[in-house]
Amino acid sequence: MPVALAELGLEFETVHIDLTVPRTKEYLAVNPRGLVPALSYNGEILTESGVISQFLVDAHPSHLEKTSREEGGALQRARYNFFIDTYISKINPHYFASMRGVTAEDREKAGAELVDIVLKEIEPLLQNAGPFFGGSERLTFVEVQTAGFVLRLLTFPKYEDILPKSILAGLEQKTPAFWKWANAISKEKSVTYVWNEKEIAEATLAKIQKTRAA
Ligand SMILES: N[C@@H](CCC(=O)N[C@@H](CS)C(=O)NCC(=O)O)C(=O)O
Repeated sequence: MPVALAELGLEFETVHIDLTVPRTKEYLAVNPRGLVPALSYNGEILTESGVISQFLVDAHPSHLEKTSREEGGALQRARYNFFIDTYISKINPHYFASMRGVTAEDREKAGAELVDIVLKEIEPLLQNAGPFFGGSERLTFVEVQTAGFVLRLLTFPKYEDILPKSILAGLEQKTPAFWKWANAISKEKSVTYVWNEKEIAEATLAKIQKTRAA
C-alpha cells in the first residue's frame, strides 16, 4: 500500500498503531481483525493491503496498471495478477517456512527449496523485465504488490538468525533475472521511504523466535 500511495503521488496522513500491545477499542472499530494497514479514503475504511492497493490503482489510473477497458488492459491485468498470485501462493510459503524452521539446518533446507521454487516459478516470468515487470522502466502494479516481500527476502538473510545467508548466494547464482529485478525494486524511493530496516528486522526476529519456541 505505501508503494501505491507514493507512486500515485497521493497525500496521506499516517497513524502509527502499537502492535506490541492489544489493539485499542478505537482501532478495532476501524479494523475488527486488528491488523494493519487500514486506510480511510474519503471516510470509507478499507483493509487488507492487497485490496487497498488495487483500489488505489483503480481509483487513480496511472503508469502502474492499465484499466480493464483500455486496449490491452484486460490481458495486462491478467499477466500482472498471475505473477502476483504466483509470488504469494508459491514463493511466500517457502519464505515463511525458511524463517520458521526451528534449527538452522531446517532453515537452510527450506531456504534451498525457496531458491528452487523462485527458479521454477518466477524466473521464467521475469525474462523480459526491464528492469520491472513486462519490460517496464517504472514500477508497475506487480511491484506495488510484491515489493514488501521482495525487500524482506533480500534483507533478512543479512541477519543470519532470521533467514539463512545462503538464500542470497543461491538467488544471485541460480536466478539472475529475479536477482536483477529484486535489486532494482530495492533501490526505488517509493519502496524504501517507509523501510526502517533495523526496526523491521528486530520486530520480525522477536516474532519469529516466539513461533520457533512454541
Ligand atoms: N493480510 C493482511 C496481513 C496484515 C498483517 O499481518 N499485518 C501485520 C503487520 S505487517 C499486523 O497487523 N500484525 C499485528 C498482529 O498480528 O497482531 C494484509 O495484507 O493487510
